[in-house]
Amino acid sequence: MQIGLVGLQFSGKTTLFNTLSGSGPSDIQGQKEEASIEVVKIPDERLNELSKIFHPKKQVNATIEVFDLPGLKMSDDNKVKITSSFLNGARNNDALFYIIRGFRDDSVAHPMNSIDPLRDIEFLEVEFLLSDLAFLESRLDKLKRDVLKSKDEKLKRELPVIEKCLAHCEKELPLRTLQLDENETKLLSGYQLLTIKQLAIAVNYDENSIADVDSEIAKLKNKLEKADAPLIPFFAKIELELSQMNEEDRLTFMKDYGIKESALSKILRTSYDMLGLQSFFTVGEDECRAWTIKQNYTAQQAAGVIHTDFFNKFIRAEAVHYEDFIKYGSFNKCKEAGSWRLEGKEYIVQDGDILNIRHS
Ligand SMILES: Nc1nc2c(ncn2[C@@H]2O[C@H](COP(=O)(O)OP(=O)(O)OP(=O)(O)O)[C@@H](O)[C@H]2O)c(=O)[nH]1
Ligand SMILES: [Mg+2]
Repeated sequence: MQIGLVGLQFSGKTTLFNTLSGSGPSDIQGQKEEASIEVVKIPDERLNELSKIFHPKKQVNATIEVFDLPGLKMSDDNKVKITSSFLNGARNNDALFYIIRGFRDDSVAHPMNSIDPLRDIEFLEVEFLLSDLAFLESRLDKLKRDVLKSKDEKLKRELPVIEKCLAHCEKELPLRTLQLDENETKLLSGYQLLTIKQLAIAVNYDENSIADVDSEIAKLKNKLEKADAPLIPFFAKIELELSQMNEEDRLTFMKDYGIKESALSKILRTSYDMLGLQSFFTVGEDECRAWTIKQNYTAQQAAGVIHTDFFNKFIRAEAVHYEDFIKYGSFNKCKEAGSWRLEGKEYIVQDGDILNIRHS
């Protein structure tokens, strides 16, 4: 599962990426032309708590892949133009993050020469919508011709789905706001439409705006209702500095700046939710680990994520929810309280379940 960071040039994508990947500031900030990808740990307070109880030899967090794309630049005629390599780079992801510049700094150019988050967001929304429109129009033309010539049932089923999508885009609405059933989604999955992807919008503000951020975000939210995407403020430059500090210094600095919660963990949790993912835990003296699964996975499918043998030889899953475990303090106490369960292979795993797989 991969999320892509997309935006205009110098909006703070690579700064955010370096913070997420823990690689620190790069030597050639703002100069990097090529895209890069990194496996990033998902912070999880619950896993930290479990490690405090079990003192395992190692803690393994769930991960997600983050793709950092070079931003759109001003071209020779002083305009920012969408490029096919940008669109293709964006298509490659399961979900998208718009990284939008909100910070003011005269030493960093803006490709459109002024700071205007709403304009930048709408620019990306419109360009992605136009790209989907162009694809849907040409696909519909081709389908209409092919359906006459061929007896292929799949083409016949596709036609109304493409028509439905096209009608939605023509109303200037992104496809992520269109209700599609499982079959329709499947028919469209090969096309990598851009506005069908889940989206979150992260706006990068400077330290002088911290006090105004909530009202700025509220204003943007009002104007962006039809985008149907969560809006998250963050502070790329400060957060990169914070990520280099030890825990104690970091907490002091966050207090000084008036930052309540690191936006980075929020960005990662949002990505996780957008992708329809959740975590279950395995615990022990060797390892406490968060595993990533889809939200409707059964106990047997979850077991298969740990090991294919566990899928094939699945007998039962011992399950306690994290909240219950913390409440009662041990598996034995959970048993006494009736919160310890023995679940069969069809059991739908819940986010935060602690599982122990019994297998033959
Ligand atoms: N003052 C200030 N500068 C920032 C902030 N975020 C990023 N910058 C600076 O802006 C420049 C561009 O940042 P990058 O993170 O490289 O931007 P980018 O979006 O990856 O740029 P491209 O990859 O070229 O599209 C760098 O010099 C950063 O140090 C911020 O919050 N405040
Ligand atoms: Mg960059």
